[in-house]
Amino acid sequence: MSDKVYDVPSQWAQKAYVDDAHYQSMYAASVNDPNAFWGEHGKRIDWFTPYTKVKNTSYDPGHVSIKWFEDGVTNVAYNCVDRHLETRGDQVAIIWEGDSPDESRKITYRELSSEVNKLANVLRNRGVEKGDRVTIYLPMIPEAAFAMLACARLGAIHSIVFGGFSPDSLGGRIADCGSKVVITADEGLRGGRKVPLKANVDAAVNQIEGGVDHVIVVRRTGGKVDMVPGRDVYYDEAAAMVTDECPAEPMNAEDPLFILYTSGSTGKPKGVLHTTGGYLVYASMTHQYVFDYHPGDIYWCTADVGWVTGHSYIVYGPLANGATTLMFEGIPNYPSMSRFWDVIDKHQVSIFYTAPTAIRSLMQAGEEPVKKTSRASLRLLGSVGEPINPEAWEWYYRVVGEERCPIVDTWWQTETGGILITPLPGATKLKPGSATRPFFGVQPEVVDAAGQVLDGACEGNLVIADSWPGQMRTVYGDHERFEQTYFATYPGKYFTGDGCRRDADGFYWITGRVDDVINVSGHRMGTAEVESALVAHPKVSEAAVVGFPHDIKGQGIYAYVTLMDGVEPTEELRKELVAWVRREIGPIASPDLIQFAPGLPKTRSGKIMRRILRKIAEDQFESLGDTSTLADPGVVEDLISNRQNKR
Ligand code: 6R9
Repeated sequence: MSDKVYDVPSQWAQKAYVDDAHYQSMYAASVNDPNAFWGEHGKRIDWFTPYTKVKNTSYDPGHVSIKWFEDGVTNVAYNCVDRHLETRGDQVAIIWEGDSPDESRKITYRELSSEVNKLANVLRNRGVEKGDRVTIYLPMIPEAAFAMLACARLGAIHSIVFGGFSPDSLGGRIADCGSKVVITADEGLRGGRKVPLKANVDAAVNQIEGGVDHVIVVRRTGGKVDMVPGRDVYYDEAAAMVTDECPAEPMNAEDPLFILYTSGSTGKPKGVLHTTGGYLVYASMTHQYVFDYHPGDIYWCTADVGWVTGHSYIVYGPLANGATTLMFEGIPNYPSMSRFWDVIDKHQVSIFYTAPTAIRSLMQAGEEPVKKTSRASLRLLGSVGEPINPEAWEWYYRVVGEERCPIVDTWWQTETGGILITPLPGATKLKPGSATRPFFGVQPEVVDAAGQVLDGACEGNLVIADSWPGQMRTVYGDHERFEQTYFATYPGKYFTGDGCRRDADGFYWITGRVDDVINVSGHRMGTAEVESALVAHPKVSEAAVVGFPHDIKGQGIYAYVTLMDGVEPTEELRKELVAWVRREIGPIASPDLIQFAPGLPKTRSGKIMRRILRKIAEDQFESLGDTSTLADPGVVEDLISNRQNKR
């Protein structure tokens, strides 16, 4: 923790949408009378039929129900595209920067409209209707945004699966939501390497009973792929057969917009469901205020659309605001460690939003690759995905932003739809490592293990006391799981799964997950998922997975593996298991360290004591706590002496 404080520069207080006094009064209004506050701010989007009701939400155990603007009718694609055509049709909506610095493209709002409508017509011709699910498995190319908006236009529910997930993970997600249509590309391109997206789709679909009806393939690399006659079609060929006019389906505010699968502490990933009106109001409002977005800004969020950050802050929030949003296909260190900063200069980016893991990895290359670029266009920096350590914060502030750009450290989750705790650059003093204060309408509380609400400066678990418009509405197909996961631990409150500290100024410091979720390079992984992949290997009898502190990734994946009787623990097998997990879940789930353990620490009832495994992986051998309740206390010695070293 750092005790440094950076005051709001006076030009920021004067020029930004809100200064501190304004924040205080708006915040008070938002929590004192949410109906009046959101009733007003809901008008920031266009409605075909205006709402007359604003908030109708209940966190009551057994009756959790969340509705915002429930009788309003609108369409997300209309708001992100059509409504801008009259005033900014020729303004650039999307700047696409390819994996290679030689490739980029600018798409105006008028072109965006034509592209979205064509894609919508291609889907419509294949029978896609309001309420149908469409799975999108695309690289970071403009078609990913066109596909999202095309679904929204038709009222179809998109489910994007990150390109780094394996065929198995993809197949599970297609089957869970019952998609009959998949949109993919021949291959993806990242850091000069090809990703076999279409081949992965084929493998995924093969394991689904009944398969899917249509696979639409965008040509990205031109690589050769198998096309199944009658099922598969190249997008350019299908698009050549349709017009670029397609009406926007009238959608109720509570009609679903998308499903996004995310990892939890138990079982398979959950399909987080977001709906139309409240989500768009919240994504667009946070985008405007948190980034102090003004017309003319060039805004770049480096996330992938496979994650929620890409949904809310590359596509929906910025486009609803008529912004120019940059979409980047590549990675931070290709072709050089200066790539981010080169792109900022090339496109004159003024607002830049990235993840701590990227900052830490670029920090390792020193200041030179940053300093040789100008970055004069930058005025605001943002961070998301995991707690940012003060060293990385200071480097981002001093070297990248040259002490001129405030940093907004934005805390939120797939489930929250948009940013909940964050500085507002004209209003909030900055403390490196703190996400600072709640956004309008957000009521954070810190509770102890018993659910007692703590006052003043304190540390405990983070809950949110009442609903905000961007909140998820349910787990797709499993409302019971939604209630159990988020509302059962502290009845009547939304439990975030994060721990936090609140300081004497009322600022929040997120300390990380308190459940069995680990955060690897800002990607959420359930330890249970990695464990079940490991035990699926024929040579593995048991596995326990925990996180450990990792200099670049934040957390790394540490797996304790017990082998079947008679199986030799070899280096080869270690590699084989890493490759196995990559194949089962995807490269993002690769274990960093595997320790072969003849026995795991278990209670007499057979429960694995993860607390102990976590401490060993963190090198905290002195603070293992009480081990006397273990069935075989002797295993701990063995685990400590065979602790795998960090790379
Ligand atoms: C947006 C996103 C959510 C989890 C969340 C928390 C961690 C995200 C953070 C942060 C500290 C921040 N997290 N932002 N922790 N400071 N600014 O990342 O969504 O992928 O669902 O992850 O990420 O632990 O609970 P998601």
